[in-house]
Amino acid sequence: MERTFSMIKPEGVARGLIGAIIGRLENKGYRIIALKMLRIPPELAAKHYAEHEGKPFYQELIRHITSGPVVAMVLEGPGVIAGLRQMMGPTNPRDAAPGTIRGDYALEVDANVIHGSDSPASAAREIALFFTPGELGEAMVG
Ligand code: D4T
Repeated sequence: MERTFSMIKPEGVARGLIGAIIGRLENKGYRIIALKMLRIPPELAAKHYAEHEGKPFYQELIRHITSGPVVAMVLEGPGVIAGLRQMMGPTNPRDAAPGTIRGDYALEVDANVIHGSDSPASAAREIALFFTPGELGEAMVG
């Protein structure tokens, strides 16, 4: 069974979209096996976005993702990595079709309300950055 990492970004939390976004993911059939709200420390933001270091939007990206609480989660389901990316829509919400999360809830690339891992390697890396094995649902008893 495949797993991916997803995050509702600070603007999504601030706008009260947690329920709407999580509802879509659950309605699709994906299982939430871990979930937490946190304010991302700068060191964790730098690790999460390491691939973007040096790009023109990097400083603003770090400032933004650390600007308020996010909701981080691990989703499980068949084909969930690509499936979530389809549900999110393209990185720039202006290119995102109605019916996608970014198409329905966002207008600008620097405030595109949701993150989702883009590959199995990214998913494994990002899950481990945000959650300990004990925090994943599989470790729960009963
Ligand atoms: P994330 O990583 O947030 O799921 O977004 P994507 O996987 O869809 O897109 P990305 O890694 O290319 O971009 C990471 C993050 O940076 C913001 N961004 C991106 C930005 O503010 N300005 C830009 O020009 C780009 C390309 C949006 C998402």
